[in-house]
Amino acid sequence: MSIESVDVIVTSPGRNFVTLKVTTSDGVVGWGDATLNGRELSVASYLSEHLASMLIGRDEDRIEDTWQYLYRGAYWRRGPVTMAAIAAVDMALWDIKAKKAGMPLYQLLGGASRDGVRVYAHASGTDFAALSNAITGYRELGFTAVRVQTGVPGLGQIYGVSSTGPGVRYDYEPAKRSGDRPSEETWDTRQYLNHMPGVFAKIREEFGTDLRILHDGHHRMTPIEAARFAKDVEPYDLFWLEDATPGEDQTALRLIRQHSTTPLAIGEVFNTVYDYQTLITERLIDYVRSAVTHTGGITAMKKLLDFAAIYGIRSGIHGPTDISPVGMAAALHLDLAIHNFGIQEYMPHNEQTLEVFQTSFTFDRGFLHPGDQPGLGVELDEEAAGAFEYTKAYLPVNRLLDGTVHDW
Ligand code: CS2
Ligand code: MG
Repeated sequence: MSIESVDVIVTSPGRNFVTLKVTTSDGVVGWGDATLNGRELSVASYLSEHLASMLIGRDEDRIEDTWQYLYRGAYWRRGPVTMAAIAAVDMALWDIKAKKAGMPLYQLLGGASRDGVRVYAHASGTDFAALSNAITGYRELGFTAVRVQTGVPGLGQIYGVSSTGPGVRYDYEPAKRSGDRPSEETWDTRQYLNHMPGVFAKIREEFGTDLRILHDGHHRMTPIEAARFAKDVEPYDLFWLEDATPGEDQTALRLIRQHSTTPLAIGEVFNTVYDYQTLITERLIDYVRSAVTHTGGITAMKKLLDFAAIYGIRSGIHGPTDISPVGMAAALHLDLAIHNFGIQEYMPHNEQTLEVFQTSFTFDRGFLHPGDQPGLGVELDEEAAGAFEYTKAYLPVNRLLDGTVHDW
């Protein structure tokens, strides 16, 4: 048997997704997520113009060899576009292999190491009342962990807080359909640093100590600002402080570690294990944040998480709405099987998305399970997908109050 056809499907049910469809000579179909928020067509083109022809005729069972063929065979290595394209091929081949074996993918990864996958929701609000309302709503749904993001007095629209207002299930979509250039937001770290510790204190006062609280710094602090923040929030026992500083400066986390025991998570913008090498070998992080979709797929992600396990570091796989249900399912199969599982991000997709992607993962009182369908357990309805035309969207650009471009 061999790969007979490779198709790239771009669809936009409320937000843009790129999906790869691989079909074998026996008619078995595998799906892969290739979505890179704000740069979707770059990956679609990399797949359709450069990789598709390389795959036709290859033995679909040779997943490791195909991964190496696409990674080393490109000569130009790493980067978000290349690794998202390779990830989509890899996911599709694992989907096919598990379908041919008649079992859910997690069984091929060593079987279940737990009964369910603890997930965290995104709770946010422009002020504390709205934030409290969102946390209450998620707790009523059974979530035991929430990521907390909130407005900062004096600042306008900022990362992680929906402009459509709070709600337990609202579609916070960071990429804006803003025509031919990104929208812009403003930021001031000093106001943020002065505001946030009091927010966590009020959350602990209102919701007690059991609730797992996560927070995303979203790349915006300098090393010393992040060290101050991590130290200031230590009394509130965060599950993790994410992206405290821009991740590419790996040694910056040495300074945070000197000042605080607040657990650190980083890596959603990384795309290979090499981005983590210092962070993992020096134990500068506690959780690996990559998405399967952005890090070369299941083959690469399993190796990365096994490497991290040696150093006592756990998974915290990225799972926003700009990871498609296919990418989410791939994460859940890994989450269920690996030993060093930490937590899984879960932003429920909107109804339109779920018209296009038929999923079989289930949510029950704060935990997800990938389901026991053969393969990844997600199928794409191509007719439904065709009804949602691609519309260019950009992630915002962030500026400091004086106009300096800053990390968004
Ligand atoms: C965020 C992401 O979920 C998170 O931790 O950092 O939602 C991120 O903003 C988006 O993936 C960007 O497309
Ligand atoms: Mg993040």
